[in-house]
This record gives sequence, C-alpha cells and structure tokens, in this order.
Amino acid sequence: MSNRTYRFTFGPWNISQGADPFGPVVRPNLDFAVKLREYKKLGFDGVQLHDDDVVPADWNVDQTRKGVANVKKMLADEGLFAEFIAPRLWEDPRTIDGGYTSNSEADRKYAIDRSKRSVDIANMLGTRDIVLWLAREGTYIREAKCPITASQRILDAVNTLLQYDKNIRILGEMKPNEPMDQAYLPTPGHFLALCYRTIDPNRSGVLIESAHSILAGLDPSDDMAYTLWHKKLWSVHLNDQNGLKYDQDKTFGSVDLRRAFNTVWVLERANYDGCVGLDVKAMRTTKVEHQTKHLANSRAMFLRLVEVARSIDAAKVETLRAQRDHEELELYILAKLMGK
Ligand code: XUL
Ligand code: MN
Repeated sequence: MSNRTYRFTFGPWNISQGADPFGPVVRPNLDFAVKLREYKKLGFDGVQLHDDDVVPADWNVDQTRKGVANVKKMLADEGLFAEFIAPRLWEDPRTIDGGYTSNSEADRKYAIDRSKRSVDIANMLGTRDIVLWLAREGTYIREAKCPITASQRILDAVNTLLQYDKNIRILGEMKPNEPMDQAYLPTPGHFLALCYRTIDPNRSGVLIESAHSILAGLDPSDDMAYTLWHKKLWSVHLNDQNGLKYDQDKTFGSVDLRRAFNTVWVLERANYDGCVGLDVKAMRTTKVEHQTKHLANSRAMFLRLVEVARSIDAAKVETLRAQRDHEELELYILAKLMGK
C-alpha cells in the first residue's frame, strides 16, 4: 500500500464569475493576485496557466519578459509552481476557423507563433509542459475542412513545437466536442497514436480530463489506465459530468462516486506521479463567499477516495477474482464506498 502524497493544481479559470451561454456573470471578477492567495489556503501546490493568464497575448517581447518575471515572483511569493502553459487558441478572431487546422495560412501561422510564445513563457516560468486543448480543431460540418489534411497539420504543429525547444513536453488534452460539433483527434487514444508519429515520442504525451472521456462515452479510469500503460499520462483534469451534454466540470465525484473511485484506484495502483489537476466550475448559484468550495471539495473527495483505495484488501480482491465472484467483489467495493 502506498503512502505517497499528491501534488494538487488548478488553473485560475476555476474561480469563475458564473456566466453561461444564457446569462451574464453573477460574481465579481477576482484579480489574478487575489486568486493566487487562495491556492495554499485551499491545499493546492501549483498553478495551471493559459498563456494569457500570465500576460496578454498582444504584448511585445520586452513587455512579455517583464510581465512573466512579475508573475514568476508572484508565484514564488505564494510558494507555488507553474505546472504547464496552454496556448489559448480559441478566442482570438484569427482562430475562428481553428488554429493549427485553419484553412487560412496566415491564421495557421498565428497559431504556431502564439504556441511558440507559450513555450517561451513556460521556459521563463520554469515548466517544460505545454498543454494543447485543441478547442477549435474540428468542424461544424464535415466538408468545411479536409479532415485528412487536418490530421497532418496537427502533427506538423506538434513537431514544430518539439523542434522549437528540445526540452519541452507536449500534452494533448482531447475532448470530443464543444465548442466544435466534431473535434479532430477526439479522445486520448487518438492523440496517443499521434504521439508515436512525432519527431520525439518521448516528449509527446497526454492530459486526461474526466468529463472529456465521459463526453466521448468512455470511462476516464480506463482511458487513464491505457495511457499509463504507454507511460504517457503526464497530467489529469479531474471533475465529473452528468451524462452526454455540455462540458459540466462538476466537482470530482459529485455525480458518480463509483466512477471517481475507479479513477483514484487506477492512479494509486499505477503510482501515478503527475500532478492532480482539477478542472471544476462552481455552480452558477454559488455565492461569492463559497466560490472556492468546489475546489476544496474536489480535493477532499480525491483524498477521501485515496483512503478508501488504500483500505482495499488486495488479497481479498485476488481471492474473489480467482473465484470469479464479481458480485461479491462489487458489494465489497460498494460497502467500502459507504464507509462499511
Ligand atoms: C476545456 C478545458 C480547458 C483546458 C485548458 O474543456 O478543459 O479548460 O483544460 O485549456
Ligand atoms: Mn480541462
């Protein structure tokens, strides 16, 4: 039984104002510095960042260098580390048709340049991990782009970044839909196949988000287990999701406790040593004074489920497996989850 400790991280967007597609914000904006002060209090060790969470995307080289140095100091003052940088390739008008797979050559160049700049920011902040959530790399109608060319363009983009900096690692965070109707490379399995086609498979890996696997009709723990077998699970975004609808980012374990337990059980047994990242949203009805509870609660759920996983009698599981008594094994796990 392991007794190792986990490092917890989340991105500043996890403390949100509660806007949704049908209504405006319901909580005031918190400055980045104010959000950073919450991390340690909530039991978190590191920060996940989009490039423009650090400095605005249109700052020049000099402004960027100074701005990043400032954020580096803010993180150090709070005792926090930067886990990864993710280029935000889905808000700028030049990414309306996708970044790397846009039909416009000029827009593809913008996406690559912005990604390279994210690598520079990562270097300045002392992290080697670049997360690519390929938000708009897909289509609303199949004929809008050539899907075969698109696959090659994504590979070319990953290779360009691996070539640009010989130290960084690329982590694909795949999601099957939203904002696009159909995403290219919709699951971790798709990105894993691409990893082996890159110029450096050892620096190409995956971040798995629970809700994204569920949206693809897959089980997050099996997606994670398969990726762990490839030694390519380098980060996670834990959360929960109520069926096949929009990406809900609910508190970890809040919908399906058994599914959350399965995730923790897999990570524990595999000695997963990446960060435990959360990607969770507070409910829109949440009051200002409770706006970080979903983070504390997700972390508490994870740690509680670690305790449950560690309390499982491995010999008993083996015996029940050998007897092929899966009904009894199921009851054993369910009883553990009920604290029995
Ligand atoms: C989108 C999503 C993103 C990424 C970071 O669904 O999960 O927040 O995690 O770009
Ligand atoms: Mn995510």
